[in-house]
Amino acid sequence: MTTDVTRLPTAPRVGIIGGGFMSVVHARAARSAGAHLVAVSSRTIAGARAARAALGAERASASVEELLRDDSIDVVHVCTPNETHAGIASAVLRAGKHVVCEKPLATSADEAERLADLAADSGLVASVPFVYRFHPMVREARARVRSGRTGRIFSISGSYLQDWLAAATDDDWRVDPRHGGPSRAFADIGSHLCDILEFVTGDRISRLCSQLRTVHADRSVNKGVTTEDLAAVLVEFESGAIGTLQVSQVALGHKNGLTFHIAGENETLAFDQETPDRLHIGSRDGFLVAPRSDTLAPEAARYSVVPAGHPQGYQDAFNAFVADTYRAIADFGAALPDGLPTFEDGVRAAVLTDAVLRSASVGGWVDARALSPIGRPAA
Ligand code: SOE
Repeated sequence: MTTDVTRLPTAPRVGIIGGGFMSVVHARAARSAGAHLVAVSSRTIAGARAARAALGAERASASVEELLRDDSIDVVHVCTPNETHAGIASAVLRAGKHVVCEKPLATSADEAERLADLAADSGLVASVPFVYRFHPMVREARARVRSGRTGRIFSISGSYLQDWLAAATDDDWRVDPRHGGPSRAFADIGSHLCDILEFVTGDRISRLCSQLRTVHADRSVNKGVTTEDLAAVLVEFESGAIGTLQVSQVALGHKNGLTFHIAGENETLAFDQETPDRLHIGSRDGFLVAPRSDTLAPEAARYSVVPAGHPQGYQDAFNAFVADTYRAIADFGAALPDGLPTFEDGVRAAVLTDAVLRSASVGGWVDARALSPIGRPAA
């Protein structure tokens, strides 16, 4: 049974700010949901024109301000470097438009909290693309935990391994804390890992102990690098479950290796984002590799948009995230679609990033439930 979650009753009119790789992913997802791509803005008008052509938008905007003056635009996707997210997303909300803001929401937990407060006060839809929640088999794992099939959970662990920054000659704007923020690997991908662990289990990391490493002090552009290439984190959850997290952007051979391993009293659930149509279910008899099938829990089947045996992937998950965001806009005022990641989840990621940085700095365990007073600048 497949249900198409991408077509919506009303076609939202969309603006995109930013012209990089992620803006292409957002544009594909917006179009998949039936949106009209009205305008694209970038740092320069030449960049905006190139993005307009690449994304197939109706027009190029000379600036964020010019795009936001277009009253026909319902929702704006923010796809710019990290340090600009909070300012632009705030301007979008103040212009009375719904917003999809790339993660991280901001480069500090305090700024993320202010932005989430603004979104809450506005009443507008404000979502963050923690898109790995939208793989059907992730929803299946969550349904098994929620139904009690997994039983009491003993350990919750995972990893997120990439290799696109493995060589000293590899470089990116994220390496520079002025553009990416004080944390790089953890803020960029460790945030996805923690989000999926807390989402699937319904549990929360209560405290953590982290170590960070920067393996290349000098890269082709950035010298004296201070942002981390990898993180190793011990975690304890509010339920008492414990686990380990490994996050790295210098792990050769791994391209987008987000995995989780949740060991419960009745079964173990293991998932690898690079083979997202499978869920590994462990028992005394060994591991069963459960394929995406026609017998998934309803909350998982909702995201099966092609029959079993036709692999779904990252863009499908992204399409489902954007479709649920637009559904929240179309059903404005009703309850949000189950599992839609909002700015509150963006704050959670910022709080965890803040805790990871603090723990690495003090060399010990820190509270990870909320922004620590230590983490707040003096009032
Ligand atoms: C780079 O690490 C990146 O594009 C992240 O920024 C995304 O959030 C992740 O989904 C894929 O890798």
